[in-house]
Amino acid sequence: MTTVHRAAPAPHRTAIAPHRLAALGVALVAALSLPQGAAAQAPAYQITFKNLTSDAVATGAATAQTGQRLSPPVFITHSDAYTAFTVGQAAPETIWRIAEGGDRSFLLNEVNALVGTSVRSVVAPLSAPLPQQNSVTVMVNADASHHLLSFASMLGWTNDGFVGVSGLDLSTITGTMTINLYGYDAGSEKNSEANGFLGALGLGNARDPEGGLITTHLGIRGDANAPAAWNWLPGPAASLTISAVPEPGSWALLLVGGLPLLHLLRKRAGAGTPHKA
Ligand SMILES: [Ca+2]
Repeated sequence: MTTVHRAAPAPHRTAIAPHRLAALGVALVAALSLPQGAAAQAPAYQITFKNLTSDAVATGAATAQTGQRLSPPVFITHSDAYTAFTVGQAAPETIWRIAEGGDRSFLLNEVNALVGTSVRSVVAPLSAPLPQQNSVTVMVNADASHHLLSFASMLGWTNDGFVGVSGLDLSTITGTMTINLYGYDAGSEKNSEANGFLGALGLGNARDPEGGLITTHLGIRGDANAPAAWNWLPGPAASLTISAVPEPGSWALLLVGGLPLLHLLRKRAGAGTPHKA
């Protein structure tokens, strides 16, 4: 009854010294990590963009009336031949159109025309603003020369506030990384927080040029028509959680790397068990 013998618990199978199990565990983790570390550039990345704003608990207001809605974003993977924006410089029209009115069409027109040269992926999810505490997940492609990520989305209830990254190097991400975004002021419109200039107040979205540079946003002051409950600082306004997606070949390598150790574990677990002829 060979099958009975194989199914029956063998007490001495558990007789592996704890320190040996720990050592094998470390070795196995090292082997499983190796393919990712060796693959400097993943072919794809999963990105979750989350709206972290709304402090409804502290203000007592409804969630929909606190924090910020975030305009439909644009994600771009590109080479170093493309720059979406530079902090400390004037915002290009592609960016201030987003920062002032959530209009991503200018940026989309620009980067879609560059696909195949300096741009690899353009992903533009959502057709309505991302509500407070909600998230959206996208997948972008990258390669050895197109390993930079740029992205932008308007802080919807500001004059010209936006969240974004410009030229983030994806090739340095081997597992999962979360980046907190505190917001930029595009420097293109004065922060009047007033009726007529904030579309969110329902009285128009006129321009009041500022002629400034992209800087860190100082948040909603709350001394005009925009309520202080729309402020998000001192916390981040949003986050990006980025995960490298290994290419299929990496999974094969991972299995090849892990199998000898699994075999060793089983062999040691079976040490002392009588062999059957
Ligand atoms: Ca401004």
